[in-house]
Amino acid sequence: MNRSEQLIMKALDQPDFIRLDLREEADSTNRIAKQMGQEGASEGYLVIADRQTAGRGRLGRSFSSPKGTGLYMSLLLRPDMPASEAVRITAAAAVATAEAVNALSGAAAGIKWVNDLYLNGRKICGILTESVLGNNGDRPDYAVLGIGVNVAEPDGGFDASIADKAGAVFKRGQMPEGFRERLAAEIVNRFLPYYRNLFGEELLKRYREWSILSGREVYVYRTFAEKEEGKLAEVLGIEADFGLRVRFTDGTEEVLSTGEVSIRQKQ
Ligand code: BT5
Repeated sequence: MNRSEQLIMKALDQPDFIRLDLREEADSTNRIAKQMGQEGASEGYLVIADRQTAGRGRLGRSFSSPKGTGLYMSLLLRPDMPASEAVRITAAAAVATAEAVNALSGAAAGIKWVNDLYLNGRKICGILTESVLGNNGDRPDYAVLGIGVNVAEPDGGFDASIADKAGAVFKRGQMPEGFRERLAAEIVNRFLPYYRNLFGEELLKRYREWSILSGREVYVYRTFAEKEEGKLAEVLGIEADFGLRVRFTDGTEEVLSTGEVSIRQKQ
């Protein structure tokens, strides 16, 4: 075991649950975890890479994953619930990651519905849950939870394409030694209790507490619409199924569900 592995394993509350696979480089840790799921690996397989060459976001978007400054991790899960409820895994990860980042760094990151963490108006984390259906009807065979955190600003700055929106927990060169290892363990430690009670009150309550959008004005974009024209709305809150309740300027209310829309905050 190398030093990073030792640090992570030592900091885990339930080391027996986790099978750690630490890599210097991965195309996408989600892709690797999915392959492991396909091959029958059990829940708790955790792959972490120092950099990704093809980090993935939602809907075919990419997640920039430079070397040495980010935490890129994927956890294989075998949840016993309909695939349509997978948003709960994303929600649990968002709460766990916000709590872990803030507890370890003293920052005040919050959740931007549904799968992003923001700090000082910039995106510092993205979460991608992918569920794969097998022969169990609408119950997934397995799911992969991927979390990417910009722990420090990369040396050359963020890619030009995301420079106006991406941020990090620490300024350039200010990441404490061993921070990413502690953060990985802390995220897992905080995620597992929520994961084991995905339909519980606690997760919803925490998700609402950490949400930064409530009361704010946003533009709503229909993800699959041809023409991207944002519609202005006020965010009223988070529903029990993690939908986002908004009120448009004409007074109509709607509960938006993930996958169908994206939200941009009004500046
Ligand atoms: C996400 O998608 O934000 C989910 C990202 C999940 C990444 C993790 S890393 C470990 C695991 N392995 C993977 O291959 N993926 C997961 P989405 O909400 O679709 O946002 C993608 C958008 O965020 C991009 O189109 C960019 O605008 C922006 N973006 C890309 N890289 C970023 C970064 N490092 N920091 C902030 N914003 C970024």
